[in-house]
Amino acid sequence: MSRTIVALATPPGVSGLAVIRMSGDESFDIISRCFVHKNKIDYTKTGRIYYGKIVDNDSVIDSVTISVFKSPKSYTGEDSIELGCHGNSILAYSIVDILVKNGATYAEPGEFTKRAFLNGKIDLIQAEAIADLIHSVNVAGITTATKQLEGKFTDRLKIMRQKLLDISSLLELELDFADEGLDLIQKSRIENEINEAIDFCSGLIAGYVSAEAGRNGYYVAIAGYPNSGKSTLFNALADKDRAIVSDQAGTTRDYLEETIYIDGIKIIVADTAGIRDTDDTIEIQGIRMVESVIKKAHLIIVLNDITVSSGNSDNLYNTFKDKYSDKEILLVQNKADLIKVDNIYSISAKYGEGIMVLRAIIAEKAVNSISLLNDLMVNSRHLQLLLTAKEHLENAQSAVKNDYENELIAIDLRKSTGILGEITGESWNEEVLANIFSRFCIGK
Ligand SMILES: Nc1nc2c(ncn2[C@@H]2O[C@H](COP(=O)(O)OP(=O)(O)OP(=O)(O)O)[C@@H](O)[C@H]2O)c(=O)[nH]1
Ligand SMILES: [Mg+2]
Repeated sequence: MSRTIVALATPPGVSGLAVIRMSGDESFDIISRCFVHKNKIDYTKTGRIYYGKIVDNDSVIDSVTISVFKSPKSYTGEDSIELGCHGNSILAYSIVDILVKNGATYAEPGEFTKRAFLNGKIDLIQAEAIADLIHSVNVAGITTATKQLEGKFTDRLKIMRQKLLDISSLLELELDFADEGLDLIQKSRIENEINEAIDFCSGLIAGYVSAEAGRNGYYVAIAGYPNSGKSTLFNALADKDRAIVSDQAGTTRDYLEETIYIDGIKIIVADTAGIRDTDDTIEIQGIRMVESVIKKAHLIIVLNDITVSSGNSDNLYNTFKDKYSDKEILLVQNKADLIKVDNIYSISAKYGEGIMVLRAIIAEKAVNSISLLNDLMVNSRHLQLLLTAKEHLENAQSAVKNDYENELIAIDLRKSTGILGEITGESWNEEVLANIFSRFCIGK
């Protein structure tokens, strides 16, 4: 018998209602010890709602509703109760405590969803979708997480995996009839299926960056030489005087971040220290930090002071291009109020000229980046598995090309299907589960 767990499922604070969730074999016994209802409650029927009072030592604590979910027809698959009380967190927590006093224990983060997984209500991909659905910062992330939760990706993966299993079975069967020289499967079919599976993995791998942007926001770093106007541009984009602006080179030391929303997309803009050779130890630290900010960025804006020369930052731009080939890099000319240039990427950060256009360009790049999302919010766990699966598939692909033994091809195919199975949780271990569910909030 598992312990019966309880937690507040809504955020603490003032709200219209708060929802408390309880799940486990003793849920119905525990609630009947402290919930008073005018009639008898039918705990054999799932999805019924009852209005009554929570009492503790004969004193009434709150008027509440309880929803009864009889196993297996519940979120966790266990007997469960969802209790709606007034939205004062002191009150809600005191009801949680009363339920604990009557036999429940406090739930750990993600424990309800973990039980849903262990009871076969959802697979690992769907459990992760629930976390992403709650935490996504834009509509694309939410839409993708919803598809993932509905099992769209799981279905797609199953079909692809089954095809690979089929061809490896046929390859192995052929081995058994090797003496008869029986051809059970055409080489072209094997090649096609493997290519398709590789494309499947590549598409998802490419979606990782999109998913991260969907999860945390699209990150834009402003970089450049000192005095090019980075802090001025940062303030213009954030629409407030956040960073210090001065005509002294080396003004910005730490980096600053501001969150802005363009067309409903969460974008994080970072201002960084100007890059130059300097003896100032604090400034050197700031310049080192630029690197860490750039690494996080999806888009790097290299801001050039056109009054120095339009090609002044070309070196820096090219260095970034070489070093960060996976990132978007945009060279923008600043101080165009002083020298006129015919370039759409020229602005006057100080006087706000071209800022609207720049915002639109940033938004477009953010939308493009997020649009790679399909039906899976790829996370680092998936990414590692996909990269390994793809490696095995590529080995199998070259084994076919080189007319290697069936056995060799099948070994790599089996390895890839095993790894792809780990994505949905067909095989798992406690460490993987602990990692996934520790990132959930309590009550989910
Ligand atoms: N005329 C003009 N001056 C600008 C423009 N943008 C910035 N400036 C001026 O250029 C100087 C440097 O601006 P900052 O924004 O502090 O430059 P920064 O790149 O952040 O400099 P560091 O933090 O030292 O690397 C200030 O005197 C700004 O007022 C612009 O578009 N036009
Ligand atoms: Mg600055």
